[in-house]
Amino acid sequence: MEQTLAIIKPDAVRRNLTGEILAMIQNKGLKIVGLKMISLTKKQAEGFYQVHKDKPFFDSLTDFMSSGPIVVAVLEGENAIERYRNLMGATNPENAEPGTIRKKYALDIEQNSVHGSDSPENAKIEIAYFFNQQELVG
Ligand code: 3AN
Repeated sequence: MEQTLAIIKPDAVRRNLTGEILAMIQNKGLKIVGLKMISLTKKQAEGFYQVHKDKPFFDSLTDFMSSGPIVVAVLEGENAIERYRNLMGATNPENAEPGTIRKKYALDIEQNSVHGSDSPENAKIEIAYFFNQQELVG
């Protein structure tokens, strides 16, 4: 069993896509064990995306991520990290496979509707960034 952090980003929450994206996740057999809607401050967005702090898109990305509510979820299942990344599709929606969330909903490479952890180490860090143990169900 593995856990991963999923985020439905402001572009998708704004377009009322939360339910449809959660349905795509659940239809893949991934179990939602934690879920909430929150708004990030610019500082919190910068903290979450620290690994990208030297990238040219860092300021714009953290502006975007703090521009409106997001939905954060913890997904659980066998191989959940890879299965959810496959469901998300490529970072750039132009390269995303048909049937993926980003192919269907992403607006561009920055406003690409969803985030998913990319490794077990990062999943642990990212889940702990948003959830305490009491907020995760068994
Ligand atoms: P992924 O979310 O597919 O793992 P990362 O970790 O490379 O992609 O990038 C994190 C986030 O930064 C992306 N989800 C996207 O919102 C944004 N991003 C990545 N590359 C670019 C870029 N070239 N220009 C603008 N934003 C980008």
